[in-house]
Amino acid sequence: MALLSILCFPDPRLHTVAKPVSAVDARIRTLIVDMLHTMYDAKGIGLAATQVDVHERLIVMDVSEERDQPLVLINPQILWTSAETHLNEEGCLSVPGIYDGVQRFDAVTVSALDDAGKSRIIEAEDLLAVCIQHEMDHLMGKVFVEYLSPLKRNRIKKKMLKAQREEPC
Ligand code: K1U
Ligand code: ZN
Repeated sequence: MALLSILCFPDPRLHTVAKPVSAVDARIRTLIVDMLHTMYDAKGIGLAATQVDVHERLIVMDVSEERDQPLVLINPQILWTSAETHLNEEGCLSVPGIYDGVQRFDAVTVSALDDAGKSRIIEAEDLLAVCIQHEMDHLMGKVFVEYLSPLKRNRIKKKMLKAQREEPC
């Protein structure tokens, strides 16, 4: 099991649009194990392959209290979104120490392959729905700070670059 390096904002590689996973093979299964290990180690509730510099449509999540319910989505597609949205406080392992509000759909239905390559439909609400939307944004090359005002985003960018000069990310 390997601990992977997580890219930090404003690394331009975070803006890469991920390609579909072509086969759920041994390479992808090893990547899933390593991403889950990295997510649990970093105390995150989700991680997109983009964040570990792999530009394929794969996300891992675990929003359970006990941290014992891993969820793997390969080639996820949003099928349905609720009419209702809410402002949710979000964080990001690629923007450590920054938390801010993002408007998200309250519920989403997503199709994806699981780690066995089987087709699944996931009906998500609350924190899982927010996390899925956050992670799917990563696969499109979007980081949550891009929803914030240019003023806030620039302040965060400067803060991150200063922190990375003192301690490389
Ligand atoms: O994608 C990531 O960087 C992981 C990110 C996922 C996420 C957190 C909060 C809302 C949406 C998506 C994190 O896990 S950040 C750290 C964290 O554990 C956390 C932060 C705020 C609320 C709950 C968890
Ligand atoms: Zn993130």
